Amino acid sequence: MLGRCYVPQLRLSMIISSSEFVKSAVKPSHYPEEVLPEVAFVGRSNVGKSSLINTLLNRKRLVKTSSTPGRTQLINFFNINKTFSFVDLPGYGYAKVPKSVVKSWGEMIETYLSTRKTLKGVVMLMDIRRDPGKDEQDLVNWFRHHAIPTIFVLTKADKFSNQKKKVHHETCAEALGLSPAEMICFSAKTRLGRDRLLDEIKPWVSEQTNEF
Ligand SMILES: Nc1nc2c(ncn2[C@@H]2O[C@H](COP(=O)(O)OP(=O)(O)O)[C@@H](O)[C@H]2O)c(=O)[nH]1
Ligand SMILES: [Mg+2]
Repeated sequence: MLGRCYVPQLRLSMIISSSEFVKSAVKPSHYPEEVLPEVAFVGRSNVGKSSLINTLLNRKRLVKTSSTPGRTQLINFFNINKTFSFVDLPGYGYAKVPKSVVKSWGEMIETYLSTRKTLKGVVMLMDIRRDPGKDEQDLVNWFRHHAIPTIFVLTKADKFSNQKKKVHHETCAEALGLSPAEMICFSAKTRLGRDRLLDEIKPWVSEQTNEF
């Protein structure tokens, strides 16, 4: 068509221009106001959650990583690009903590997930080396029951050769009744899966802005 300029539609990855810690909370009265769209990250302690969030944000230590599992007992809120939030939920399933603490962690996570109006979806992390168990199945069922959109990620994929990675990817998916295509293999070390994960998060956080 004459006089009309054709601009190809390029699919751009989400650009992270800023990221900052906002606050920690244990209960709803401590949460930040429900204003920005929010993405929560959940997984067993030591699964690589802090490392994954830092990798997404191109930060080395915004979220503290720990060699002592089970230390993070708070819900941590981060502001990204001044337009959405990432929420680091406390890791569950650390064997050495007392039952009462396990219970309070469970309640803390469940209260957040079931009450937060600005929650757009959850990224659920599982270690690729570990077969998903009852805790994981319960969480998946719970997300389905509450109709919470979920992205599934298999962490520490660099620990395996490609062949082994493929086998474990399929085993993990099957154990949860998912197809392998629904699970992203991720590595904080090699950054495998980073762009795909950001692409999948993007529609959750960009609907109120057209910046991305
Ligand atoms: N090889 C490898 N190690 C990782 C990866 N992600 C995390 N780790 C290690 O796993 C341990 C726990 O990581 P962290 O991010 O603190 O896990 P969190 O407890 O789930 O927040 C640390 O020693 C990390 O260095 C990864 O992608 N590859
Ligand atoms: Mg952590």
